[in-house]
Amino acid sequence: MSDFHPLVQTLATNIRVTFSALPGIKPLTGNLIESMGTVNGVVDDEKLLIHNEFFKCPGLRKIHLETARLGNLDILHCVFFPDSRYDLPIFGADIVASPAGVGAAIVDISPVTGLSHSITSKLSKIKYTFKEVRALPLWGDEIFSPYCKFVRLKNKKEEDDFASMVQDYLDVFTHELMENVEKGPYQSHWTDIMRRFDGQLWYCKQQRKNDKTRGILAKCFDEEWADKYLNNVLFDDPKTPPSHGMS
Ligand code: BLA
Repeated sequence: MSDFHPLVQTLATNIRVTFSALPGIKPLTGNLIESMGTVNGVVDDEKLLIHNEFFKCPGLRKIHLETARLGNLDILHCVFFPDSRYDLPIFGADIVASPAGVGAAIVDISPVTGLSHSITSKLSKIKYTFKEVRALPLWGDEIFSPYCKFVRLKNKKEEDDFASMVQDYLDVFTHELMENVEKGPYQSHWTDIMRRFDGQLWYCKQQRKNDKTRGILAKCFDEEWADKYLNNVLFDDPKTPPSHGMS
């Protein structure tokens, strides 16, 4: 199989370098997750491959990086889901590239209850311009932050800029993560933890409404598999946070 689109490769490498450096990072285990490490299909000459990596670390319940080739699309999907005991948002990125170019490139630090001042002040200083800004679908409008970037990339310069911007967002996110992890998991009142937990349920529920993701998965596999994959692998609901030791 030929290599993934260069932007998918660059971002996958950068994201791996970033999460590898997180303190206490370890593989996320579980039957489903292990069985979903690599999904290989043999539909017309190796054009169906999904490669998944799952980790967790203090502060994050699930770090998911997926690189996939589905037909003529190269896809990168990445989400860092927080442990609701910490006051942290969600990092997410999605790239959809075809031989014609990168048709969709999305990155965001999405709130589960709101974004801290330290995050918004840093994100508001990150400035890149892209020629074609795309409109978010309604389900997305309801979960993404005002700093969400959704664009089509027109040339190599825009691809490089997008890769730099994803790194900037990741740096903002990991900085916030480190600060919260240093303070420890028991900083919040139980009701705040539950509000953040609900915020994450809402994020996952909205993301599962993405019919473009469902459509391409259903085309390559089938409807039932697509639903299972969206509900259990990409955007599974978080487990109720442990109440032990909380005020
Ligand atoms: C769009 N996602 C898409 C599209 C496809 C996929 C084919 C349409 C591209 C286009 O309109 O040009 C496909 N994305 C996938 C598949 C996977 C995937 C198959 O991740 C995984 C197997 N989606 C996410 C995350 C975000 C996200 C984490 O998974 C954002 C943080 C956003 N993808 C997202 C949005 C769109 C999209 C907002 C546009 C949807 C629309 O225009 O209706």
